[in-house]
Amino acid sequence: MGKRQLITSTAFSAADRQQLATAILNYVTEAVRLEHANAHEWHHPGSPAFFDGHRQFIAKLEAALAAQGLGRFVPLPKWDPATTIPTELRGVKQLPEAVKFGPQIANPSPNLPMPSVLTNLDQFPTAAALSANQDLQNWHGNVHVTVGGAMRDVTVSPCATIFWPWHAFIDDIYEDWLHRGPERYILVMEQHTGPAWFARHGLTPQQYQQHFDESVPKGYRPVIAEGYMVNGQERYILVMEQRPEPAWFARHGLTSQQYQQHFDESVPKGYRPVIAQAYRG
Ligand SMILES: [Cu+2]
Repeated sequence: MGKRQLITSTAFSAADRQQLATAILNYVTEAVRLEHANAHEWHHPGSPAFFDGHRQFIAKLEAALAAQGLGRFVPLPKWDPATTIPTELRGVKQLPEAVKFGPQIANPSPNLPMPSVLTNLDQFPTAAALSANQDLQNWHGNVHVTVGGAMRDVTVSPCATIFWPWHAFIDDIYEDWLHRGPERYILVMEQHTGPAWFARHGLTPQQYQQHFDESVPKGYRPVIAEGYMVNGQERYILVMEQRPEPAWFARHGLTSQQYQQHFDESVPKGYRPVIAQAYRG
């Protein structure tokens, strides 16, 4: 779902989180605090600015991180409030207004999972309708209040390190909403004879793999393969035809590094790419 990694995932070590926390605390100035405190339209249920305002606010932090060579924290990782706030991310920037809330948030384990209404984003025709949803707004408010400390007060909440990964989580829901709705396809067919073939679309990663497992032993190979995202879920198009020669291989879900590695290993053996595509949600 979304485009952001969880800050609690194995992609980030405790040292990574500490580095991000330090960068966030350095970034938060009185001007940053005031921008949020004065942005009243960001905090009205039913206002699309609840999403766009916070998105732009996060984007400025992301630009600052990238400028410091911390591009691995861009897009900013998200924190799921069903999980405990990692130790490294509990600090509060002690700007004068924030001192009375203390140097740490109050409760690292709010235990507030995303409301189930947000698993069906198709039902919200506009960003305003999504922003107006009571379950979303109650959840958002509860996370701020339950985490407590500076998080509970809109005038200082960005002083809390976790504010940023928390709003990154909300932003990822918005990202999924932007990419909601039915997918569309392109298709070109031509009339001629040839080897046996079959075509599938809307495959889950498991179904996609299963077609390989069943068909490759029968001499089939992919001639069209494409990944895409539907409501935050991976889907695949696959067309295979029965053509045992020449040798081939196929991989999916590769990182940029793994993709390059396959070239480095295979090109010296005489392989060339015939299908290549990038995709994400
Ligand atoms: Cu908030």
